[in-house]
Amino acid sequence: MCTTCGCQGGGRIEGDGHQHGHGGARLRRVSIERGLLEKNDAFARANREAFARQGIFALNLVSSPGSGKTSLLTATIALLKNRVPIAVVEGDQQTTLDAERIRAAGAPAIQINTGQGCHLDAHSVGHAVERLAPLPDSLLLIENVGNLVCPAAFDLGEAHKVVILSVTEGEDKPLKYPDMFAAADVLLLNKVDLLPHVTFDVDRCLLYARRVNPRLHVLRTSATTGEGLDAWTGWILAAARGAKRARGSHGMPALAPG
Ligand SMILES: Nc1nc2c(ncn2[C@@H]2O[C@H](COP(=O)(O)OP(=O)(O)O)[C@@H](O)[C@H]2O)c(=O)[nH]1
Ligand SMILES: [Mg+2]
Repeated sequence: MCTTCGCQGGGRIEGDGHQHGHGGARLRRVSIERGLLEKNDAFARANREAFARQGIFALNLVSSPGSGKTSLLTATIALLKNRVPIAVVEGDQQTTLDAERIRAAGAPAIQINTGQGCHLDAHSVGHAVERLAPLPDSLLLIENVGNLVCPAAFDLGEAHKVVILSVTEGEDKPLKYPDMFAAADVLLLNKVDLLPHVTFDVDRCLLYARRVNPRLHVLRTSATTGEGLDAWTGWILAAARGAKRARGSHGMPALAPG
């Protein structure tokens, strides 16, 4: 059970037509969840204000376990670290393995272990960022816990959620986990180098994804071969500049030419 969002249990059974998880217990769970989300939203607002004050552009990477978040992050750091300061918050239930991979790639990282929790929340991310102390005008990359459900509901104060789906997971995931694809602004369709070896209908996947979220910006990537990573890093830099312009200042001062 997730002890941080109470997402366990209940549901609608096919052919049954009504929601299970009855009466008082369900109502109590709904009100606990609402309280948690309201609290989280307040911390997320504070994070967003702090990021804006410091010119930090934050992205929240969400996906199921193993779709390639850490691999994409290490590849992104390799491509951008000489152009913009980067700091990383790593979320996992256990271990500091991913933070170690990020530090080896050349960016400061801090790991949050959520224990039984199935997502990062804005309060712990705020504390982690205080400890990380990213430079002004930097890029903050947050790798959420591998889970296509709960992280959709928890705003961390990021500028954008980026959902990663790998071609080994099946093209039906946008329909099965619509909240996540609706909450994201960008979809990285990762592991495209494996397309010749798996049964995965890219067009159908994108049709499903756009049915859930017509605004979704889609990039096809391979962290292994590097395909699509220039487009991905180009999107990051353009979006960071756009966010800065929207805040009323121009350009990314810390950005070296490249
Ligand atoms: N073939 C292929 N493998 C990948 C790619 N990206 C990640 N992987 C592999 O997928 C596995 C999980 O990757 P990881 O980055 O740890 O995923 P995370 O759990 O989402 O952070 C590792 O064995 C990676 O080497 C890719 O684009 N292509
Ligand atoms: Mg990872």
